[in-house]
Order: sequence, then structure tokens, then C-alpha cells
Amino acid sequence: MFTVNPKLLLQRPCRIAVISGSPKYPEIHGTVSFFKACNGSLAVAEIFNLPSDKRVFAMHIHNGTECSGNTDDPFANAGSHLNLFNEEHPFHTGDLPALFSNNGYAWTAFYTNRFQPTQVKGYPVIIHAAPDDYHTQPSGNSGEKIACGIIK
Ligand SMILES: [Cu+2]
Ligand SMILES: [Zn+2]
Repeated sequence: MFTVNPKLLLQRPCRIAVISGSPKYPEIHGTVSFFKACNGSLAVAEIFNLPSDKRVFAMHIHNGTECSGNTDDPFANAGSHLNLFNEEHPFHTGDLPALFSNNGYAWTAFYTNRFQPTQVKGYPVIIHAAPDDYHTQPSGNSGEKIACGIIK
């Protein structure tokens, strides 16, 4: 059983991604913070103004270096799922638990031993318009990329 030391949450995060919406979803904003914890990371995501017509949103760390793209996919340069150990979806390094939205607001925390905060520095966190099915290759059929932030 993993227990969180409450003092951990009072420390500055090791890494933080400031999340912004795509041009189609400019109102989305928030943070995803990564704290070093027990051979892995404790992550805390707080996202505001998700589209209110949907309630579950896939979230991944991708392997690109920029939250940029083109008119078809404003975050095309975010690349595909971060995969440091040559695994299949949903066992990629960057496969994260979904965001569950409460009228547009989502807060979630999770522990993962797939990476340390230092290993994901510089990569983008992507939020998708649809839930991840945790099955379809290579990216869980998660739909449009609606928000992005680089882990700094
Ligand atoms: Cu993704
Ligand atoms: Zn994946």
C-alpha cells in the first residue's frame, strides 16, 4: 500500500507543466506537477474549463518538445506517447490516468513508478477530447489534442 507523506505536497514540485488550451479551446488552463516519490513520481493535475459536454479526458506525456502544430492538429509537434522502454500502449512511460471532469474542473493525483520527474523534463503533457480506451495502438483512440503544456 502506497501512502503519501503530506509534507511532500508542501514542497515545491520537482517539475511542473503549465497547461493551455488549443486555439479551439482557449479557456482551458491548469497545471500538472510532478513530485519525486518512492522510485517514481507523485503527480497532481488541476485543470480548469474543460469542455462541459464531455466528462472523461485522456492524458499522456508525449515525446515531442513543443506545444505547436498546424491547423488540423494544433499540437502535432507534441509527437506520440513517450515510450522510454519500448512498451505497447497502455504501458508507455507517458500513459497516465484519465482526467474526470466536474463541470469542467478536474483535480487528480496519482503515483507512478514509470518515471522519475527528471526523466520527463522538456516533454509535453497532452489532454485529449476523448477517453483513452487503454487498448487501441498506438495511442488509445483518445481523439483530438485539446490542451498542452511542456514539463519544465
Ligand atoms: Cu496523448
Ligand atoms: Zn500510450
